[in-house]
Amino acid sequence: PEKRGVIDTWLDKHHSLYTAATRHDFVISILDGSVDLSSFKTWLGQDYLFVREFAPFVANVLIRAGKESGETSDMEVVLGGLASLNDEIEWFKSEGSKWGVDFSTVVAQKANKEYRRFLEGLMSSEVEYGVVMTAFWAIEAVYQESFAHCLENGNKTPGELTGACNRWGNDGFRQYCSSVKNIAERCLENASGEALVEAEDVLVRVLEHEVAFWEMSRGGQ
Ligand code: HMH
Repeated sequence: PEKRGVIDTWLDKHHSLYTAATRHDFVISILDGSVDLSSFKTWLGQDYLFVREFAPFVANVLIRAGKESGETSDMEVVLGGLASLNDEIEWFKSEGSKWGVDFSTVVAQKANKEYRRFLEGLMSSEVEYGVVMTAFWAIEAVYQESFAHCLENGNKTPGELTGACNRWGNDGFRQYCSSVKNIAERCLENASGEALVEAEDVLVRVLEHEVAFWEMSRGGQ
């Protein structure tokens, strides 16, 4: 069994928020097949815009992994994530045409803008590497947990949505998230008390942003 670190302690402490982020009604509706396709299209358009902002954030993490980590493998893990974002953007484009969502007309909603502003704040050099890594892990892990759940036994996920679930729910993505978590845990083992407070706060805020992000799908815009 994996060693329990400080992140697991925080996840226990903020268990209900973590569950809200990883078992949102929208995700459950994909799992049980009751998903409203206009909600899916809203999520698709908003997430496409999000990923376009997330890529520069990951690039910033990559630069920091190269300069600040002291472990050569950190950079390779993050580079793998950046490479999969390249595929992801292509995937979004093909899903957009499949569902008739024209991304050029999609406008970022409030929750999306707020999440993107939060990412910008994390790109400041004043935020410690371990804090950034904690946020990065949480962002990826929420999608991994959520979509892996949709692939579990007994799911009624509509066939045309399994592509989305596989994208984040696959085993490779799970292992990648686990590597990012190990990096964050390693950094936090040596972090100051102040950095630990900040990392926990950042984790909570990611979870809150993720819940608000899923909530946008209700609008069915
Ligand atoms: C809102 N969170 C959101 N979108 C994504 N594509 C990811 C996380 C990726 O993990």
